[in-house]
Amino acid sequence: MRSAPITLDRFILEGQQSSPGATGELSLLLMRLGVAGKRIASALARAGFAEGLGSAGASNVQGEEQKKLDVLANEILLETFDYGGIVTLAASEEMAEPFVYRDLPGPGRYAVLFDPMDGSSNIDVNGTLGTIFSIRPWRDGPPADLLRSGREQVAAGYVLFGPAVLLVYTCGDGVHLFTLDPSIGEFLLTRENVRMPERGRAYAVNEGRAHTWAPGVRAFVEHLKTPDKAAGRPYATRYSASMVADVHRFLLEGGIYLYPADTTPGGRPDGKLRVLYECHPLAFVVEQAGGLASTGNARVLDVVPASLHERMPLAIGSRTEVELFETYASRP
Ligand code: FBP
Repeated sequence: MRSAPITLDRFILEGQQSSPGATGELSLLLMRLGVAGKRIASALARAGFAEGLGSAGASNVQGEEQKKLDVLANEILLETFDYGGIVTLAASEEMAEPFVYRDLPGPGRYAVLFDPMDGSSNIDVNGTLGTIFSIRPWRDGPPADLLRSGREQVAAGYVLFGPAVLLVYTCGDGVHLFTLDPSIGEFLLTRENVRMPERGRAYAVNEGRAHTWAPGVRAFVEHLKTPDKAAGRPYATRYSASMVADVHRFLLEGGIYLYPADTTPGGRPDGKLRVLYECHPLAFVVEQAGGLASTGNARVLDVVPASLHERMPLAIGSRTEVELFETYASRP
């Protein structure tokens, strides 16, 4: 580990210098995401006395109630890319259609996709929250050009709003973790090349929905809960209602997060989580750290969505647990 504190900007610029042909545009985008993270953190900290909590009185394209902070975080992110001509398109979980940046000197080389506020049910109760982002090359085509596999991402990560504010990202060259030092307003490198433990001791799933799961999924969760000292079971349950917070825990300690399909009539056969804004970016981070992300029978990064707000069932975490989950999920 290096001696002097390494700021996010320095780490990114040093990374750029070791990438032949780098133009610096991706570096600028990552640095700006750091600024957006700080602005959202500040809005979260003041929301309680600035009437920032509660409903925005509107619904998003998925028909879900939008919170004021969902909308504010979305606006902050849109502003973040609104200059310099690097980004042509921004797509968000909170917007029916992507936002196209006009008046650019030329076609911007990137598209940015984000879930501005993950874990929104935690907003009004001061629970842990996150902002998830994904950066893709842009080919100057229609918005449908975003409908590609997760392997096309050039960078992805999240900002975690907890007791500390963290920024975790990958550009396909390892996963790096920064902690915001509020005394200087800078993200400082606190873990470089994070490796996810091969196996864990905990799982995260909303068991209140167990009646909607396929038998194989129920059997897998029962297996984790069945005592077997030698095999390190039972696992502890660790569900915070914020996927970013749960996946971050497992990135550091090992374990598995699940959001299965709802197999009941009228239920959500594809689960809840959005392919482009949530699953692809977290899968890129976790697989870069040595973990796995699966739908139960396919790798999340290989999934090509058919629509901008497509959802998918998700199992993400340590290799041992996700591979075991796939054996259970494939049972008839
Ligand atoms: P949002 O992006 O709308 O917050 O949805 C994602 C999420 O909040 C995850 O962070 C979390 O794990 C899950 O949904 C909680 O869903 P449920 O309330 O069904 O358990």
